[in-house]
Amino acid sequence: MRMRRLLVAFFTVFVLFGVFTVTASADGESSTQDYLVMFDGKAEKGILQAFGVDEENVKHEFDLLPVYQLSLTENQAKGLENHPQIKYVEADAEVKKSQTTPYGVSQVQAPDVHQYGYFGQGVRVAILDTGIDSSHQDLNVHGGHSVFSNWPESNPYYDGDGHGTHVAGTVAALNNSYGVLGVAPQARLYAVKVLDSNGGGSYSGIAQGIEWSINNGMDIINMSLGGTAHSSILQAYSDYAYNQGLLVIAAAGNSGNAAGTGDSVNYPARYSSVMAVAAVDWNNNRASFSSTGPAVEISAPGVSIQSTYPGNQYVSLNGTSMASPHVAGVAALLWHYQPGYSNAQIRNVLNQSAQPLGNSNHYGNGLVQAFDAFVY
Ligand SMILES: [Ca+2]
Repeated sequence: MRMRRLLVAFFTVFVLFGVFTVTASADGESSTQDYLVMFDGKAEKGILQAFGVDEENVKHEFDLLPVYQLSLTENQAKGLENHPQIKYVEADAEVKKSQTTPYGVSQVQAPDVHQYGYFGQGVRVAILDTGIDSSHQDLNVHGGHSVFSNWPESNPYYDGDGHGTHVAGTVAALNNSYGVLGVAPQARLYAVKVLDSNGGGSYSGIAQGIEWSINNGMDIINMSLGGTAHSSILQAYSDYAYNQGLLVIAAAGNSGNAAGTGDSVNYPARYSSVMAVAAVDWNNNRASFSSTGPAVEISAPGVSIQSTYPGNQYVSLNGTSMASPHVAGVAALLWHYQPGYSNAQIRNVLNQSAQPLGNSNHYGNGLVQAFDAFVY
């Protein structure tokens, strides 16, 4: 499965950046230091032994690439460096953990308003999804509700799928010294679990989640979910939330084709009370999977989006599910800046200040833009 492979790939990168430290110790007449040594082709321990590198000097043997972490003297390192079967010899260095700004967060101009002190403070965003892993170190979850009664699905902070945790991170991953940065890192996240660990749910569950959001004072509802069938009740609940002053945002759907033809926006995104969000890549080109049609309202990045994942992990995912929370985050930033605005005013400014991208059936009004919305 693609997701599993992504998980493994990211975990590998995390290990590379996370655990190495420089150690220098006096070892008789010559001091040693940790080096990372990569073979050109298959690893051959015999070459290491020829330079006097014993088993006790091997600190770590990597799996995926022919790389060793070795404790070497300077002379050993120089010798290995000149060997034709050795590709790289690098002194290991302590890596300070640092925070990544995912490209999508920059593409929607979030850092351009963060610098003025606007981080979406106090704006309440309900994530109607598979739950949010509230134990993730890069997320601060303020509350939640599950529409399920069976344990552990009844726990809104249990995300057995990972989808909701990823969506939440795009909205509000914390601004700290590690992991990723969200679009509105001080927005208040609420885990409203309407999808189970298989990513499955029902329209009645979504309606319950919308009802909970209205009753509990949410400002924004993000629904990175949808179905192909119309439901009068789901429409009535979406309309009701909008009429109660909530901004309702949903993924347009992943039912598009490469040609960009057809009318394939899913429900509830398709309802006029809901902002339907299409997905673009880092070049603002439409993602081939992104649903199309007249209901598309606005666009945001949804290809290779890096965000939080259960178990203190970070993964990269594709989908209009990843685009929708960019819009929710920008809405939170704008609402913090303009607290007197109604939901209809926020929606209007987001649409009017979006960067036009062309065909409205593909992009709606275009790419959501935080800074341009502030100065609109
Ligand atoms: Ca962070």
